[in-house]
Amino acid sequence: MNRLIAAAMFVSVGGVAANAHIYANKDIAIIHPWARPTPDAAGNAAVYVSLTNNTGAVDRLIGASSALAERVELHETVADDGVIAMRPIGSIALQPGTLTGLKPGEKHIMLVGLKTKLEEGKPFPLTLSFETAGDIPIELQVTRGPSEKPAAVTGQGVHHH
Ligand SMILES: [Cu+2]
Repeated sequence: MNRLIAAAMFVSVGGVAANAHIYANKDIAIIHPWARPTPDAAGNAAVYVSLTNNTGAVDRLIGASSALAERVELHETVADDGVIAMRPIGSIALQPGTLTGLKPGEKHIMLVGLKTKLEEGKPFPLTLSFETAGDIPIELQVTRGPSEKPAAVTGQGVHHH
């Protein structure tokens, strides 16, 4: 089903790691998709990424899938009476010519029911589905957050973003 060719290249994006990776077709650029390592195979993991819509019209991220997760959801993070929680959303709008960042504590992609653990340095396959741009296969970088010290990662479960 992936009739679009994803081109991976290594570039330098200001402020981001020098080896941030980008996948793109003519409509959408997917910049540095990453997730934190997980302690074991079962469980969930949040995926963060920046998306650029290079067309003149709104597009939407409408879903994602991976052979290595039971399902993949789109989530938003909400504060409800001081409690931080995540809930599924149907899509994430991408305004024309705009960079949309999915980051810790905000909207993100959620791998649910991992079939393998996420190991640091080991790419993880994921396909992102866009309303207009179609399906784009990518590989996540499994890495710790840019500002996180190794000791800060203890591999908490679902709700630790
Ligand atoms: Cu989530």
